Amino acid sequence: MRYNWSIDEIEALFALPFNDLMFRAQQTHRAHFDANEVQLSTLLSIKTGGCPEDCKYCPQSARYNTDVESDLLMKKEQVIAAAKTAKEKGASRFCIGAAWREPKGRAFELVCDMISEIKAMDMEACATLGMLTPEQAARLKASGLDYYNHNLDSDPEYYKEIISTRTYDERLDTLKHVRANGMSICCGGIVGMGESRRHRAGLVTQLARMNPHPESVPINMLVKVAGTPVAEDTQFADDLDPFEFIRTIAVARITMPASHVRLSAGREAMSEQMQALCFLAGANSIFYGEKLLTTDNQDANHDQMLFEKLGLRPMQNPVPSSRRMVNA
Ligand code: SAM
Ligand code: DTB
Ligand code: SF4
Repeated sequence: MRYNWSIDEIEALFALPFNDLMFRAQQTHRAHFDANEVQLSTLLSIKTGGCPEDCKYCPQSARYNTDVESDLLMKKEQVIAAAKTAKEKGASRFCIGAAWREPKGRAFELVCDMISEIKAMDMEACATLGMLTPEQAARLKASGLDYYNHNLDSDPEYYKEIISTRTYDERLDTLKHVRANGMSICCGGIVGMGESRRHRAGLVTQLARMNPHPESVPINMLVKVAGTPVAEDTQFADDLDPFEFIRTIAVARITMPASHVRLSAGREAMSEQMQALCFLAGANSIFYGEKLLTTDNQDANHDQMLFEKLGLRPMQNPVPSSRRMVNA
């Protein structure tokens, strides 16, 4: 496995003729995975809106006037009922998200309880709760958490255009605590925020230089939500060419061969043909279920029909690459 990618090398991958890029991505994908299996994660927002952070893409920031209503922390029973439904529909992982800068006090303890119950249902558990201290990471691990999602969102340079209330280094620190406590990392970013190809290559470089690579790499296509700066300011107005999104998936696949690359937010607006190209480019994970956190996702029936057309199968409880045998 390579961890010493340079940004120039990664930008050169982006610039390959499309067919060559797709061929390399398929070769890499097939060397590490069954190319017809896709991992299914279902998301639930357990604490929505009212977030103090200023992430310019986020409908849940209290700083922007969006249609998202703030909610208190959801009751455990509701969360477990949603996890049960997700499992019945075929999801192997349940991911709970909270619009927090960081978890605190009793709410954190309640979330740990939820995680233990999700684990008791024989599902993989993932959480995204903001920044963590080393102690909180240890507590999550002890509750049975398998994955922690914390995205870099963009490359370090463009990041400053998007978020001012939390530094890039603070994000890296949280990821360090997750790793040090033996959990798998889910870490990716958002494209389509007006960044350049160099910035996209910079984001993939940051991810591909992590050793070990994040086991799960969500590539989100920006969902432009009315009221957020990325939807309102002309600086962010340019929509990303769909081929550039597919290229980003392929470059992530080539540089992080054994990671699950997730075709994440933005899928609702993608045609079946575009999603098929993303799978061909090496995406082997999706968010599955009608909602992401606050915005709509493709509905499950639609996904099942697409899987049938493409001969894809849901992956059952994949073993994270960190726990796979070396050279296996
Ligand atoms: N508050 C926690 C945090 O920021 O770490 C957890 C929840 S936050 C909503 C999780 C991730 O969702 C963000 O890091 C971002 O990558 C993604 N996200 C949020 N809004 C999005 C949007 N409009 N389009 C695409 N991805 C988005
Ligand atoms: C990730 O990378 N994408 C998910 C998940 N991790 C938590 C969230 C997408 C959110 C899209 C906007 C919304 O629904 O609020
Ligand atoms: Fe808050 Fe997370 Fe949204 Fe940023 S991305 S505003 S931290 S919920």
